[in-house]
Amino acid sequence: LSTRASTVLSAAGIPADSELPGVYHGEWVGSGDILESVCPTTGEVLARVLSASPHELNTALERSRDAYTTFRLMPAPKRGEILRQIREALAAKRDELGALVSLEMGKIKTEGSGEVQEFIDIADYAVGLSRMMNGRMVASERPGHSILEVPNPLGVVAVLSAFNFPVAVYGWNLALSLAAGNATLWKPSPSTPLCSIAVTKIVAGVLEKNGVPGAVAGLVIGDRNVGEAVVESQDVDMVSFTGSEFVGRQVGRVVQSRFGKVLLELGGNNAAIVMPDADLDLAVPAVFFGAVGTAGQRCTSTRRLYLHRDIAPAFIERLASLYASVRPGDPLDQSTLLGPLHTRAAVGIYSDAVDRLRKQGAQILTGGALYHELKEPLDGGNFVMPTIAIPKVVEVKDAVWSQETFAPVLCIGVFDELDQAIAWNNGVPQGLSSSLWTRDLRNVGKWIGPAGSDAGIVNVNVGTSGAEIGAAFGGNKSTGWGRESGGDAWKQYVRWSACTVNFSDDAPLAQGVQFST
Ligand code: UN1
Repeated sequence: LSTRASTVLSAAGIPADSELPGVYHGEWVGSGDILESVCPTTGEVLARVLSASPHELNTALERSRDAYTTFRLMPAPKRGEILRQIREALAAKRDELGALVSLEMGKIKTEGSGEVQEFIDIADYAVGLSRMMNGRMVASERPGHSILEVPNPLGVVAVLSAFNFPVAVYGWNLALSLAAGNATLWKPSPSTPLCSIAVTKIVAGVLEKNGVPGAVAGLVIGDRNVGEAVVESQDVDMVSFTGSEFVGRQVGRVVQSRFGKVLLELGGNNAAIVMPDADLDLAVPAVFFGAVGTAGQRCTSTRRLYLHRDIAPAFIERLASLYASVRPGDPLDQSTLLGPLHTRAAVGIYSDAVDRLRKQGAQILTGGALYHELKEPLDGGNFVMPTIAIPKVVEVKDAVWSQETFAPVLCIGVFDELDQAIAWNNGVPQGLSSSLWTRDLRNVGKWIGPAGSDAGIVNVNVGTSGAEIGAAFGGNKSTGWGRESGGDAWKQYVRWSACTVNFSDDAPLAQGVQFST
């Protein structure tokens, strides 16, 4: 193991063992297939992880259910106190965990730490929430009757998370699920097992210290088989899935067919629209971050840019000069802005997307190739050039516009009227994030209203990516309609009981129905 890797791993509490157990359900076990964690920057194998065997998976599911039956009885504010301790434990390891995210996922270090910060923020939020998950009292039409709507703990929540946010997305789910009194079982991406082990160790330490069963926050690392078994299990009340539209469609079908609850956070194909009155000093760097940040691997990354004809040449010139300044580098180095793609396969997807653009007749303004002659050890990494393309026409049904490519490829189109740009924004299957740049209030009103953007995230003078945790996060249409993190998202993690209580000496029927002899 390189010193670069071993320093990060040991600081994040990952032991230098040859094979790490990948299952936690109160105890650490693992005897299934071996998964390798591969560093996207260098190609080096960081560790080998023993995935969940079918038997271990069953045990984890059983223990999750058992843990739920006791945990649900703990008063919510007490659960909040546990979250507060988790928050403190994460904060103490923020930069070490951030570096691990950077090492294993490939995003730059400030974004790695930012992701841990997102977990800390949602834990804070859920501490407060633990005293505010209020039900309500509804007026009854019958004398001496009251109707209560009561949120009760739901059961076992499985979280299937993706490689691109190997810490934060679990954090959003765990924080709400734990505050709500559920047991959570995490099936992380098989390519970021070390992030999930490090986080689970921290969470488990807090649970154990408080005498709470570890299976309240269980972990099952594994490949597709493990994911399928979790999704199919009747012991899982809700499946929260983040990933591709293709897999999400299957997950949705399976969970629906057994009448479970499902929360989907699938593809994004996010557009930024720039009006002629926009402040380009703000808009250009924001589009640059949205498209090139995280090497284009956020579900909120900016993939489409619609420019008003009047500012298009100036905007493109300024954006291209920012692109020209980008150099690939080790994401652990402070000065790096562009890390690698997460996998070799993603490099192929990037190249296919660029080929498709060329075939369509698109002009490749910058990028469109892999980096050659990178110095050791970066020559083993999955680096690709951030790309700006101007397709021949804006035909949003065409694959170059309508499909999500999880890589730094930005397509530009030029428009004359805002309505046209909004139609393009809405014309794709996905509906996660969107961003309008303008200082004209009338444009804002249109954009956020009934005839505006149909995405779940509708920003103004703020880029498509980098949402805070306070609002509900998620998208519409083929993004899956799920909402995580803030807002009313917590309401999905409980089962609602409508309780009509009769305090009177009579027993009238509703709607005045008479049923007596
Ligand atoms: C994701 O890419 O799956 O809004 C989540 C953002 C981040 C979360 C992205 N806070 O870009």
